[in-house]
Amino acid sequence: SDISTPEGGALPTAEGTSSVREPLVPDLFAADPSAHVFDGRLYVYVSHDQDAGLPFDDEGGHFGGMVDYHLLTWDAPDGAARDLGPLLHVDDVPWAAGHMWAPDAAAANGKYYLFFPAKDPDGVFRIGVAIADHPEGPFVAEPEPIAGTYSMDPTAFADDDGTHYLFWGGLWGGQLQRYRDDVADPANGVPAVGEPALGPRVARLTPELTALAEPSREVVIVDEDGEPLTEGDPRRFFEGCWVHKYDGRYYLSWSTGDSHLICYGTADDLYGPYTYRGVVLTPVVGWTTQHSIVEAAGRWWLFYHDALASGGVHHMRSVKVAPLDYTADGEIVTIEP
Ligand code: FUB
Repeated sequence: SDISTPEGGALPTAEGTSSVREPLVPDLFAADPSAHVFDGRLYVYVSHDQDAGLPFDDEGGHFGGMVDYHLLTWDAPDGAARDLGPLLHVDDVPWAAGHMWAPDAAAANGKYYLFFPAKDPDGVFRIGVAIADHPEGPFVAEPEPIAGTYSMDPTAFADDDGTHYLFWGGLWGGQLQRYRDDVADPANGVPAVGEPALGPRVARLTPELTALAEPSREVVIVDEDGEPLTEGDPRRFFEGCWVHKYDGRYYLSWSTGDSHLICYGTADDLYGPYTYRGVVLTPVVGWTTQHSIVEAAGRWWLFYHDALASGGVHHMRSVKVAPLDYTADGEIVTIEP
């Protein structure tokens, strides 16, 4: 493999991790890293932070300047991460008006798919897909968002048989609280404290990866007693889910938003319910916390972001990486940022 182990942008060795990790690309404010190995090379698809001078609010208005994505990769062992530049600008997406938030990517059918959320001209988040012949693009967006999707933070998971599933959803600015059973109602909000929390959505994709093959369903996350996590519980799902498989078991990990954790649960069925298992990442500098988990170069990695380099400006973030380990019981060892 040509995946590197960085010094200043390179992947850290487990032993050589410094107490303060450096941004993978110091001169790029980027966030929401989605890491994949395509054709033996590690790629990290990231959203692109820009300060548009927009006011801070609970709907993430200050993230409104995000209009494109970037792609990071490594060329040589021990080399630095390289920014391959902008991918897919909002102006190139016929249905989108702005808010190009957390993306993900997938490979199938000899092509590469970039899944992304964006707001339509009515300010409603939808999820789109763009297709390329190479992992680096150029990506061409489908003319319409994926029917049946809404909210944001898509993640595409390929199961062992090659079937792809799309997970998505995020609260507050991500608008998931507006929906019940795929239907929006302005009267809907987050459940009352103590009621079952809202989970992310999941649906199988068609083989072409451009449409849902079934209506979406809610992914239920339960506690150790099998009871759904409730609104008000600091472990409940907020946004930014990721799915990976380890030792034959599905791992769902997610950001808890206002309690600033990355948590995870496991399931034997991809659709869940997922049983809460623990904390992947303790709070970072900055309000949002986001991640992906990937096996590359012979070990597991956590890609995440924080706002340390900008002095804690929530919408000016940097992408980082840390080694991720499992116990013999398959528990993820909690990482300190
Ligand atoms: O980067 C914009 C939004 O902030 C993402 O979609 C969320 O996951 C949070 O990181």
